[in-house]
Amino acid sequence: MTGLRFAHVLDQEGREIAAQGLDAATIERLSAPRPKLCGLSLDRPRLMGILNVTPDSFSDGGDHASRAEAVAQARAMVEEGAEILDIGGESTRPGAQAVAVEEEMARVVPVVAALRAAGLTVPISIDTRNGATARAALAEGADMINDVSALTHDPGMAGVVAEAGVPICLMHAKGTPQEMQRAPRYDDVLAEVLEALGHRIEAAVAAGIARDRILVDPGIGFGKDLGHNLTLLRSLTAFHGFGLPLLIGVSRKRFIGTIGGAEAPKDRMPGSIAVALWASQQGAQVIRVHDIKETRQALELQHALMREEP
Ligand code: 9MG
Repeated sequence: MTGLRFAHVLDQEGREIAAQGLDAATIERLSAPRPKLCGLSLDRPRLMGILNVTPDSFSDGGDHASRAEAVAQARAMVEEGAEILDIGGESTRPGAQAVAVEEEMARVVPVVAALRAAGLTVPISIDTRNGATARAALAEGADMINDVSALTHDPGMAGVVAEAGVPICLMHAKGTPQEMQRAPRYDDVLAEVLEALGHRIEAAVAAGIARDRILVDPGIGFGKDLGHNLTLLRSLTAFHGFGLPLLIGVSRKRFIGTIGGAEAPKDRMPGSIAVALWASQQGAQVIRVHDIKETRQALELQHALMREEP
C-alpha cells in the first residue's frame, strides 16, 4: 500500500510509473500534507473566486460606486463558497494590452482596502506581475500573490514577496499575454513546462522566498494551444512531484469553448465545471473559477461519491 490515491503517477519527464514501484522519498513528496494556505488546510480542493476590477467589470459611475459594487460582488462570492478571492486589475487574456502599474494599483488597492474596511476576512490573492502593486495591496490586507509571469516580469516582485513572507503562485506562461497565443510551439510540452517551473521555483527560493510558501500552476491557455492544454491537464499528477500545492485555472477559457461548442465565455460554465472536477480528481489543491456556486455543488457531489463511508 502506498497511501496514494493514484495507481499510476507521471514522473518529471512525463513517464507513467506504477505507484507501487515508487521509493519512500517520492511517496512522501507526493503525499505529504501541503502546508496551510492563508489558514486554509489543503486536504480538499479550495475554490479561488475571480474578481476582476478592470474598467469593463463594474459601472464607471465613479470610484466609490465601483468600489461598492466590488465589495457587494465579493460578499456574494464568499456566500456562494469562494474560499479565496483573486483580485486582478490587468487583464491577462490572450491579446490583452498591458496596463501601467499606476493604473493597475489605482484599480486594485482601493478595492482591497474597501473589502477589509467592510469586514470581509476572506483570504485575498492579488493577480499581478508587478511588485509595486503587490506591496501596496499587501499593506492594505491582501494575503498572497498570484503572478502569471512567475517572477519574470518585474525584478522587484521576488523581494516584495520574500520580505512579506506571503504565499505566491508561480504560473507557467510562454510569452506575454499580448503575444502568447501566436502559434505557441513545444517539442514536449509537459517536460518543458515542468522544467521551466522547476527553474522558477529555484529562482524564487534563491531570492529568499520560502519553498513552503510556493504554489505551482501549469498556466492552462498561457502560450498553449488546444493539444498542449489537454496534454497538461491529462498529466497533472506530474506537477505533484514538486511537493507543492497545485493551482489550476481553466474557467471559461477558449479551449473549453472550442471543444464544447461555446463561443461566448459566459456559455462555458458546464465545460469549466467538468474540467474543475477532473483537476480535483488529479489532486489539485486550488481551483480558480468564475462560477463559484455551481462548481462548489459539483465538487461536493464528487467528494460525497469518492468517500468510502456512506
Ligand atoms: C490570472 N489568471 C488567469 N488564468 C490563470 C490561471 O490559469 N492560473 C493563475 N494562477 N492565474 C490565472
